[in-house]
Amino acid sequence: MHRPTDSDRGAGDSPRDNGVRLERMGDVGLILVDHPPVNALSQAVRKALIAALAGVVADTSLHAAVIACEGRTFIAGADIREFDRTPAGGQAEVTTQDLVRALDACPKPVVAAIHGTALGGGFEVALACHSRIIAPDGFVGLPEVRIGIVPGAGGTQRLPRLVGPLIALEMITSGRHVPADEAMSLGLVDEVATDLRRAAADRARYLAAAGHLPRVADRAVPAYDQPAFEAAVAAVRRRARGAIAPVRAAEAIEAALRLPLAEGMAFEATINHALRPGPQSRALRHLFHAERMAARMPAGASPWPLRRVGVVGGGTMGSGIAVALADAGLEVTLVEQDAQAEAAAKARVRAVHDRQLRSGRLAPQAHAERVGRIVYRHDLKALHDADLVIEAVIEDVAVKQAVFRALSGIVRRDAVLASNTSYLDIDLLADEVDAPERVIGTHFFSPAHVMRLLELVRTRRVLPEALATGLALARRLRKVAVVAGVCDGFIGNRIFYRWRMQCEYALEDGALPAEVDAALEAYGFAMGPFAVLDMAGLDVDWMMRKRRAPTRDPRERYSPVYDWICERGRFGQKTGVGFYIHQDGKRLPSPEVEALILRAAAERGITRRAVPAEEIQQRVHATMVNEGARILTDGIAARPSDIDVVLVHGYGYPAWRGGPMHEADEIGLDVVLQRVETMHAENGFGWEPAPLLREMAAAGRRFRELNG
Ligand code: 3H9
Repeated sequence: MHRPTDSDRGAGDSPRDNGVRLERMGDVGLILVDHPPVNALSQAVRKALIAALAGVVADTSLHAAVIACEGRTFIAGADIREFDRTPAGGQAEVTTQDLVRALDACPKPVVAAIHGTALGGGFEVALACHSRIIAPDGFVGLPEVRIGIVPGAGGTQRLPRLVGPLIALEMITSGRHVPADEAMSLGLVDEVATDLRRAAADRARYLAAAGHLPRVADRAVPAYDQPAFEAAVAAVRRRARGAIAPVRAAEAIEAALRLPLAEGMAFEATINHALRPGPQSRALRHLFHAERMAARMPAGASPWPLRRVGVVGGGTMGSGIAVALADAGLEVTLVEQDAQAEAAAKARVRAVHDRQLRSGRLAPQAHAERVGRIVYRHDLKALHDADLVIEAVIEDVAVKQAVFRALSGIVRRDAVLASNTSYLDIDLLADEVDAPERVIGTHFFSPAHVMRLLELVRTRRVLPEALATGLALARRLRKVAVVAGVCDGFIGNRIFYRWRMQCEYALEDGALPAEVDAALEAYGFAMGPFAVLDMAGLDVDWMMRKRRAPTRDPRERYSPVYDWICERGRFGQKTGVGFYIHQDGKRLPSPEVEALILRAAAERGITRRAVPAEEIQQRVHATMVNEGARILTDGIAARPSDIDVVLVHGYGYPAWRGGPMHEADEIGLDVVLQRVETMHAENGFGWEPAPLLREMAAAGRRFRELNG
């Protein structure tokens, strides 16, 4: 990230004024935003920026200006904290639109000097400048859809004029952050420079001398492929799955193709104002804060340094974890039990890296670096100098215990030992080692190099520093971390198991797998649970079910369909059959599975009936909330919003709903409680309302009060 150098500093630093100050670099005014942590455009900053601009215009000794930022980043957007406070477009308000209009009207050239991330309103300010220069490690983007709104200060109107509507559509509807080199090749910026402020001042001077005021606003939309654009808009609508913002952003971009800038901006602002107070923006902003809260370090604890990481086991999970670690720049030693398994693990990892290269996502140089960061061994002694070891062998407690025992004698006492498990009791593994206080759980989701969630499991005796090291690892891997306590399934799988039971009940009650999946896909899930299970393979959960069988309470309703399917060797996609028949990439209904469902219903004396999609959706949601409430009482999750983060990033719960606990708050806990009571009446033992849900509903409270 760019750090200001001495040459960046102008003479006569003036005191900070509302987060903005005007300095001089000779005949160029340096407008500096200094509003930690991310230089967000608060009302005060917007006002001060307009005033600084007016100062440059009024000062005849200044011929041009540079807008730059102090601290870690360029302006990262509008100040999200003001969304619920300031009435959008209120009378006394100075808006970001006013700011970009002031830039449009500025008679002297203004150059944006971008370091860190120029996002949302920050990038819109840069787009209204006469030129943009970026540091080599900078990013630009319009991520507003990720918080449920569309850009509101001309982003949807200027970007199509600058780079054409197809690139604008992709950037705005995905909200992705575009790195400097790509921004340069797309034409989003004019130069990449290391000595950022000096380069920006030079350009500003050049434009002033040439009497040149190039404005994106004056450009016509470049020629583009109309059918390709229409197809891309149709794809945005298809993929939205209930999310409004990307669809409305596409409408605003379409408007840019037919309206003059001022009218297009007015149209865009109307959409922005309509979405900002809406439920989807509230939900997505809730998640934004929830993710940051979940990833906070334990008070007073600092992470230990991380450079060399060992992975034990190179199966699907282990190899995915190794890829994730190497891609984040860590040195990895992957250990398998013998030379043959070692070669197989290497082939698995190489296949992922080679796919990244072939798809063009990875340049040959970066590919070589990533491949070179992993060494393969078949002796645990190779891990003697690791800072962290992640065990990822099969889900069998005895096997894992043996690995931990062996590691205990090899790995440094101050290295963190982590187990990657979906369900097992990690305290039992900690019992096997010297210094059990450095043992944590790292529950990665498959594929580990793709899925964003990392559940970090807090063992009974763990040191805050060991947990902090896990959180630092998650950050390094750009994953969303949530800390969970030890229990069967932690936060995610414990809840998943419960709501899947409701889906299995729905089969016996009258639905078919495709109907349950369709109901949940209509709710906004990318895939329904039976399709997911078939994709992931039914055998892993079958092991868990068999493990739990002896302790299952016979009073609890249990559907045997899953077990019957597995007993027939149908493990999902990998065997061609599971809940579905998989043929030529398609999922087809299976008459054999339907027969098993009918048999299960008949054996239990259930008269099958049509189960409406809404009933399935409500049962699933209410189950998540009820189990979530139990998890809170048990201290497995620290706060309700952690549960939301887990369900959204690990299980495909629609982000625009904010997660089940947030949604329960929106619906009202009394309504959710009523649904749980209905489920209890229908299913009996094991489905009682959680005491916490009962108490909070009775007191008219909301889960968000517990987020803190
Ligand atoms: C917008 O611009 C609308 C426009 O079209 C104009 C309409 C008229 N506001 O993520 P971090 C806080 S919409 C207020 O941990 P990082 C954040 O909560 C906006 N606060 O750091 C945290 O506080 P805390 C479009 C913000 O280095 C602290 O800063 N822009 C904002 O990992 C550090 O954040 C976006 O959506 C904000 N805009 O990542 C950008 N942003 O410590 C959203 C952050 O108390 N922001 N904070 O929890 C990001 O993507 C990341 O924060 C960023 C830094 C990449 C900038």
